[in-house]
Amino acid sequence: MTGRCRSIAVLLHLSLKIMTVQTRATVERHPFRTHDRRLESIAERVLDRERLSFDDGVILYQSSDLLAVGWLANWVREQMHGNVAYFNVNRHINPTNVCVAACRLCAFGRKKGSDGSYTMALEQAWETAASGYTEAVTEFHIVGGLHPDLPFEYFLDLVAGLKERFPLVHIKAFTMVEVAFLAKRAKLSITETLVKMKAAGVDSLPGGGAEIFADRVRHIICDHKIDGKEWLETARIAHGLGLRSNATMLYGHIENDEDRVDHLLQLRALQDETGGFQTFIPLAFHPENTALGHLTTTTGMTDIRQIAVGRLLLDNFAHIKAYWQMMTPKIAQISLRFGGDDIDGTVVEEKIYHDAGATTPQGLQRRGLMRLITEAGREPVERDTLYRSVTRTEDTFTVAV
Ligand code: V47
Repeated sequence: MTGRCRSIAVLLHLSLKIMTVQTRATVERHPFRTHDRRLESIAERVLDRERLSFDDGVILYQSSDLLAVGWLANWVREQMHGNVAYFNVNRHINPTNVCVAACRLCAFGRKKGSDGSYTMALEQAWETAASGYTEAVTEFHIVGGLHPDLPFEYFLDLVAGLKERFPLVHIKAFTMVEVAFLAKRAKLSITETLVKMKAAGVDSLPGGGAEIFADRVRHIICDHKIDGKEWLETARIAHGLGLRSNATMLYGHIENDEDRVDHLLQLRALQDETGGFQTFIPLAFHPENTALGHLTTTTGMTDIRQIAVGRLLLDNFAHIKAYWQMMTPKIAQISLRFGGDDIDGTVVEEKIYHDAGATTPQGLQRRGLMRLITEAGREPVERDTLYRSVTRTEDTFTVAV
């Protein structure tokens, strides 16, 4: 083929590709359009439900056409969930903020005995749980610091006591980091630790502590935590024992786009293996009162892009959560058009983000969450932790199984 013929062939191929993308897209209300040529082949593969590569991920992060990236993520989201957007009625409980890790990213953890440190007695933790119960929570979300002295039994008793008092409530407790720490303290394997937690009443695990898996970044933001491999291995073991979990990614600090893509693809690879992740939650770094306080906060555009890229790369995750407490209710609403299908729950009392400068409310009521979703043009569905829909009567709830 001469050089001229080759150029014509390439041009023809490209126009055909664009036509295919546009033809497929015309079934949608708004056709796919982009001024970023690099998104065209990505669009074609997204619409064919093909897996995206590492390089695609970097392009999605770097593209100047965020609306086109969002269009694609929204397309996938609507294929998976139609017009539904999920929320839940939950309560956060942070039994202690005492922590040996001293992560630079964190404003919540305190050294033992220092100003502002606290550890709840078990009765106090159970009372705290009850104090958000007026709307009949379906989930307790429990995470805390890595306390140097609290015995493993404290955590088992905490969970068992909650189950005894609130048998209908799903207990989503302890990040992979806490599990690994407690295992070491109790001189047990990860498997033994999780088996005991499950027997005490832990039903699933939250997604925290994943941060960014790349060692270079982890050494700076959370040097004393388990590394990325250990986080993934702990999740693998939990999934193997039938405990589902979430997965997070902390962005907006010192990581780069390649670190973010690497993080997402490691989650995707583990999900291929176990299928145990329920939802992905990108978490924006809040710098106030942390050792990285000189960094700026993320902007709305960056936050929305995380949701969209998460939806596009994590093709084997059912849900992408736009956590309203972290994103603000307004950005969470917009995220429901950029790939997100969940805004999390009532929360009631939040410490980790508020210690780091979050200005969002401590909690929202059920009707407030429904209003956010409805006004984003989506249909609110109350879910339990396992994404089963919840039907309420005046003073109780039932979960469709
Ligand atoms: O692991 C800590 C992050 C996580 C800061 O699974 C910070 O449903 C920003 O994991 N700025 C805890 N982020 C929260 C978490 C979570 C939240 C909501 C729902 C679920 C779920 C999980 O918060 C930590 C860490 O990654 N974090 N400090 C900070 N200054």
